[in-house]
Amino acid sequence: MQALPRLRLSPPRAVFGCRAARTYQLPPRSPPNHTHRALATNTITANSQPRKLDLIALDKKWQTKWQEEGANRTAASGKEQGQTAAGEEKRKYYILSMFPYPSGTLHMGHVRVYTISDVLARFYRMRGYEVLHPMGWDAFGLPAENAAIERGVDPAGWTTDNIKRMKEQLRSISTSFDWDRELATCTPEFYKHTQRVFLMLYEKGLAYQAKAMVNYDPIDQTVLANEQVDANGFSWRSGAKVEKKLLKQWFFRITAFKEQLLQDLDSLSGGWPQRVLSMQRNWLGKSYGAKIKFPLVAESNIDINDINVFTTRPDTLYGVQYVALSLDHPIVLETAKENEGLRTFLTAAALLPPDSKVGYKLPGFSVINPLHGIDKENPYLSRRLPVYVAPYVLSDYGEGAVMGVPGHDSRDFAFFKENANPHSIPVILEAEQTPPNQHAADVPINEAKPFTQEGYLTAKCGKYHGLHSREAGKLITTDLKATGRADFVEQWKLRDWLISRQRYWGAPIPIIHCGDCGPVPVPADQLPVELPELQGDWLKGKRGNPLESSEEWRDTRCPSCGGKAKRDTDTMDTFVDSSWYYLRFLDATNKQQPFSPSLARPVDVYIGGVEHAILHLLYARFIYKFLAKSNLFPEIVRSSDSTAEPFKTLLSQGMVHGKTYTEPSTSRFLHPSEVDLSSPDKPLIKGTQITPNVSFEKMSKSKHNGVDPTTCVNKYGADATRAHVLFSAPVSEVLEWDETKIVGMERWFARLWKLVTDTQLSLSASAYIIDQADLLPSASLPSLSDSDAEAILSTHRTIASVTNCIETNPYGLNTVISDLTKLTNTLLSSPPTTPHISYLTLSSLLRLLAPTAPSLSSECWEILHSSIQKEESIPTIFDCSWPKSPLTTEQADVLSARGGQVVAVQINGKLRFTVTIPRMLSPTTPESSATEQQDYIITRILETEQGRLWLREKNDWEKKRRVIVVKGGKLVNIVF
Ligand code: ANZ
Ligand code: ZN
Repeated sequence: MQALPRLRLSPPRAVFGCRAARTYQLPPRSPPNHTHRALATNTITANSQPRKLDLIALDKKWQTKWQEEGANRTAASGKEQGQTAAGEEKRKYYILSMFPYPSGTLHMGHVRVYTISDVLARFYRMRGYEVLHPMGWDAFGLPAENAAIERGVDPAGWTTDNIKRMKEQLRSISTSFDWDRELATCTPEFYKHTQRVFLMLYEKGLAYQAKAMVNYDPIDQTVLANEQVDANGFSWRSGAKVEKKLLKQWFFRITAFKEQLLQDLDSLSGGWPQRVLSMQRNWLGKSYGAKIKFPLVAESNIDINDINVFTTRPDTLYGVQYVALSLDHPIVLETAKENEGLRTFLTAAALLPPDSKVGYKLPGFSVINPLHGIDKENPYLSRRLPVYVAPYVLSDYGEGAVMGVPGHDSRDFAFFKENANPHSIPVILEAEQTPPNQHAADVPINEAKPFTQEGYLTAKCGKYHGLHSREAGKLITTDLKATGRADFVEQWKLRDWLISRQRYWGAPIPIIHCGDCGPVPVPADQLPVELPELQGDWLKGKRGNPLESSEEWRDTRCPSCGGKAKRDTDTMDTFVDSSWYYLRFLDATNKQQPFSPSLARPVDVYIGGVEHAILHLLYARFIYKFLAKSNLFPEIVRSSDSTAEPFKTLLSQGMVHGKTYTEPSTSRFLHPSEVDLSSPDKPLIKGTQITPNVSFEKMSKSKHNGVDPTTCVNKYGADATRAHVLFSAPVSEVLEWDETKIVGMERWFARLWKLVTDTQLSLSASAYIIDQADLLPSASLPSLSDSDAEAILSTHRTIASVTNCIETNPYGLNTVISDLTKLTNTLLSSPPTTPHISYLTLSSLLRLLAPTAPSLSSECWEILHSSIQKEESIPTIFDCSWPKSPLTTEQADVLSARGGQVVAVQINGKLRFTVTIPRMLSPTTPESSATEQQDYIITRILETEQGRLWLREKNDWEKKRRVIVVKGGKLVNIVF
């Protein structure tokens, strides 16, 4: 039990003292029995004239300060950072936002993600953590190379210039990154270690070369990953029609980690969005089923006796009506040698999207249903089934062959409808539709629809009739297994990761090819294998791979036998760089190793766009799992069985959409300059005076709806931009960027400014000092004025709500802004009457605001304290700790219960009555506060005489109605 329930004002040590860098000479402490006193020795300066708020000027002032501070911090030893005032080790917290590609210009999506991570970083620092919040550049990749070719400049120089520009833009939005750990993946200092990671994989047999049918982009002259080819077979970058080529490529054996990659997703379920987890699961794509052998009947001489298929639905085997093969199935390749028609079909089909339903019926081939061997009398099983070649059958999945069941599979159904036109044979029905022994009639395929669920087998299915799909599937597979015609198998969609690119701007693959020794790893002391300097003619538009054409670079000696040898001329996919960069930040200047084992650790919060939900995260998880078992991690991690995951929490933020104007009749996208926006609510097309259609869409040049963050920051300041970004949508949802609404943030800041300048005046006038911890014994609680009580209660609740939101539900960061505006309004509408309550509430509000609006809160803090501590320099707001709840739960209850709350009730827009209801007890929990408060107020109103009369008798309360509680419960609007 707490001995002395009291209102605790944060004493200077608590408020100021968290970074023990400086020790403050505290003003003399007051005797404990005094509540507060004037400090006679302190000179009081009453600011005569409040200043005008200029957000842009504040940015300039504070950003310059932070930049100098950052430089000083880098110069000083890092020691003080890792320790608390008491010299204890601080808890470490690693906050990372996905590093950008250095395109040269920041876009609104960047502003969103870096604002979120910056708010978290500043918050955790104020909470006393040693925060790591680094930034770097995903600097390899095609765009730099292409842009360089177009402009005839070196990709390295182009990239460095872009980095410089973007870094400046990041500063302009007041981000607080640890620039001393900055890295760029295109520098030899970084890619030396990417090459090291490659060789570690190679040593373990996890990097290998194999011939592969690859997607070849004839314009960019490179191999593309499947994901870089769109659904219609075009390159994601160049837009070229992608060709198939068989080439030797480098792969990482990610499939060796598939079970772990799948299983460990369970351990992430608290920290990652379910949506991302299920995207990862689908990508890994584990499915259980059966491999079934269909006896092949061939007229020609072919060395193949069976066609194997993989199916997840062996229960539908009675319904098989054909078998389909992929374009490169051995039977197909063999037949194509003799069959010109097939060859023509294959050439045409290779260019079709995988969901195309064209097919080619292989003449002279048929198969027999393997069940015929078990169920000889069944007429459905005695028929020979046709064999097709079809692009919808994937060559690298299962057996590259499908048993076609038009009655129960939509793809098979569509295919059969297009390529044959008989009946579909249902063999599974929902239970209630299947009276015992009844045959389900075959249905003409034009009238039929596939039944794709599981159900019960019909009377066509011999001894399996009446069984449930799952049971039947197991039994059928077991029976066929006994005759050597089936087996239980599992399949994965995941394929090994093709990492080689025939391009210049990437990390060279550190392998030397020797005629005698084969591929030989480049010895560790010869890393990095640096990229060759680009020759002039290549810059002037020569295509192809400069690593190949640069003989001087390519020709070398074999590290093993010393004979003539050639360097591998491929570079690595940029996803390799990003699969491990987050570990490099932990030890960014280590020359010997990628990072030291003593520093290896996962990221606590990782923030980035949902477009990276699959590949980047999967590759990073794979590499982390691999490295965690290597000697780059400490023994304790290596030998542990627990899951090794790189990102404990994942915040995946939604896109930013821009306001888009279109001409209603033609749907032409209008440039904003074509629209008269003088009254923002009523835009008109200039000239015609027609109202344009307004929508929010993905920002793009063609839609003229892009927003340049720099222009926005220059106009409204970083703080208003940041607050608006946070406020406009919950983190995971699409943010509809509407610049006209930013004025809401400006108005709020203006109110806050007034509050601070007013309070500062009255504080200095009363010569209030802040060094007293025991200002208000619990006995004083009842003597608090109403406005003091309300101010302190609101502050108490806001601290709880904001803290809880950032710590446990950062997806709801938008509510932080609404909580803070509410508190600002409360303090303005009923200002506290006691100076120390003024101080307590306002200094808390400013600290709560600091992560979001760093310049404004820093300035307000300085103003607030300018007359208090004369002889000491004022510590900045970020040197101070996060506010603690000023009340105990009991105290909060006492204050909440005090007096009543007057509520005005409006019905259908008319003020009908006012009632006094008891204040709500015990602070509400932050997530439910709004609805809880609303329910509480409505229940209390219904208990009153007036409430009953107006809501139950004169109106029908049970009817559909809308209730809006405004002004924190002072006004309730009910619309029937
Ligand atoms: C017959 C069947 C009947 C099927 C039915 C499904 C439903 P998942 O779950 O994604 O693993 N399939 C097998 N190999 C294929 C290939 N190489 N290319 C395209 N499709 C292939 O999918 C497994 C199902 O995908 C298999 O089960 C097979 O169709 C098809 F009512 O077999 B099924
Ligand atoms: Zn050799």
